[in-house]
Amino acid sequence: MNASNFVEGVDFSLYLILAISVFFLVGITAVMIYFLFRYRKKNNPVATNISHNNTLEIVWTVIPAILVLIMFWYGWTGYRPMLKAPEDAMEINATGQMWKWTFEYPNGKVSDTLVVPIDEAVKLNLFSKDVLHSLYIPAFRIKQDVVPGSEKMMWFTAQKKGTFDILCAEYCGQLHSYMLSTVKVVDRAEYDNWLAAESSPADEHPGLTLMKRNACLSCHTQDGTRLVGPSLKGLMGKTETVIVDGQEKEITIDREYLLNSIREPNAEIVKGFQPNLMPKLPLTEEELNQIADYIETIK
Ligand code: HEC
Ligand SMILES: [Cu+2]
Repeated sequence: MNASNFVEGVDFSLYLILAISVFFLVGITAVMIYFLFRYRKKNNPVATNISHNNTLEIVWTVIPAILVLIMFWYGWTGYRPMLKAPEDAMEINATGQMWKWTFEYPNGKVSDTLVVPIDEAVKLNLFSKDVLHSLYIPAFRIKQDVVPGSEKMMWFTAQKKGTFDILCAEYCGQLHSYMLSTVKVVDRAEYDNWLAAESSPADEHPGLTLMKRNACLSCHTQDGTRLVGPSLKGLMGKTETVIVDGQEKEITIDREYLLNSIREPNAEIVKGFQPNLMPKLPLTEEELNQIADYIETIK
């Protein structure tokens, strides 16, 4: 069984185009080598002037034109079904942001990895919180750009149980190649159980849950290590140099600074770090405060 309903159509056109290309590669090379010997100077000392040959020209125009149309036809018939999801497809929101995928299910459950039931049509509504990304599931033969401010979708029916890779296929900055996830295909009962279970441990700080969901931890560590952004360890009360409108300024980190650096990431830039990298995320005041509460606990 193929991993998804699209494997057959996509693979067929790939192999068809590959076969035609190999045929011509070998054929043209063989004819070239043959001509090299057949018409070498010894055999043909005086150059012949050939103006044209109607029959040959028609043959080498019409045959390739037909071949190209055949390739187009199979490419199109493999691609067309991807454009429209079945009416009864189950919908999941997939959001890309630097550098993480997040999946949100109809019941509100949120996860980092995609879990779907086997043999059911699944439609992914695609969103980006910052720049261009591209959701790519090679095993399912589907890939779609995720464009901020634009409505995009992709759909599939998984036909084989197992875990398959999800990649980002659009260069989206420094940690683009780490923007990985997986899709796990399970049977309906297992899917229902998974969906009903809590997405995060009950004793997890709500601020930490929010930070995981908003991919804060792909740029910030909690243990002092520097990533794309400064570590969040021991921030409260720390003195730090920030750059405001090109001027360096010494500050002591307090609650207000924490909240502002999440609300307006580019207002004050920590010295030694790049501006315009941290996204301005749509968080409510309550969520902001939960995050700040949590950051205060990272000692
Ligand atoms: C794409 C990478 C990226 C993401 C995602 C990101 N940040 Fe940042 N963050 C940065 C960078 C780079 C800086 C330093 C430059 C600046 O001050 O804007 C920074 C600065 C900060 C600071 C100030 C730290 C200091 O030492 O003064 C805080 C607090 C912060 N981020 C919190 C968050 C939170 C909370 C989230 C999630 C809601 C988040 N960041 C998501 C890259 C990121
Ligand atoms: Cu990406």
